[in-house]
Amino acid sequence: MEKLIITAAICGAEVTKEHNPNVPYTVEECVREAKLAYEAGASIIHLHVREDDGTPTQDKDRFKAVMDAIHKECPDVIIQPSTGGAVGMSNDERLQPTELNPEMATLDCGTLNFGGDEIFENTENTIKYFGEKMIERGIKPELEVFDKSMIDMALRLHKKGYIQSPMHFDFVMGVNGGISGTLRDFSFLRGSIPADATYTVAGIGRYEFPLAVAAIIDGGHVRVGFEDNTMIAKGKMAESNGELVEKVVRLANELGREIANPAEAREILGLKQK
Ligand code: KMH
Ligand code: ZN
Repeated sequence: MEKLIITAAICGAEVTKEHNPNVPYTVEECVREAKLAYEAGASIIHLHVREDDGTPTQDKDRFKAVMDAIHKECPDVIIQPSTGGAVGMSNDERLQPTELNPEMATLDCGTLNFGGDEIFENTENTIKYFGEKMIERGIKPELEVFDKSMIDMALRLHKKGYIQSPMHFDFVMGVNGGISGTLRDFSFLRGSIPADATYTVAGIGRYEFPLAVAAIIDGGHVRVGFEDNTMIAKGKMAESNGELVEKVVRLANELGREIANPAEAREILGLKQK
């Protein structure tokens, strides 16, 4: 079986220090969390950035500052900026980090309710626009799907040339408004992607580790991190993103799956070696 790629979603846009005081906002805090995750076995850092007070931003200069600082400490790690940003941001605001030509970035494949009155909007034309920009800038998209219909959208836009093969999906499971985090729904998504596609699974909250185990067994890949879950076990806050990654490494070791380093992750995902 292919080695396991672990992605650490260290920061997110919605989670705050009130949820867990170790959620990073400043450049230094982002570097601390990325480094702990990388040292524990993460080869990809899925990155959102914040102002020092925690306000989410897609500012290109802020992304550059954080990405440069992370690469100084973790030279070979794959940094995957978010183009989802935070609910309510405009398309061009969200696309700013792609101007830095990262190796990867997220591409969200549909609109969904995002808790309370929030709607995370990604119209078909938005997805096409983001897909075109990523092809133009040589960026491999991680296709964020929060429901089965979003896989269908990605496949349709792939046929029309807005997304290239081989596709790499992220099944985000357990968002209020998206697909649930049950094993039944995991199998549904997993069975709906092309044979040459790869996938990672991001279980939200209590779904994080059960779905990690499912992906480890199935030959998929795993995303963990404060963006998705701030607890290391029921009732126990995680001390760092590194601690969440360590738990995935332990589970993978028990189940006999080796962990990919960044060079091996690049090979699996078809990215250029650094
Ligand atoms: N913050 C969410 C509204 C992504 O990174 O592409 C969107 C999100 C997805 O986190
Ligand atoms: Zn994200």
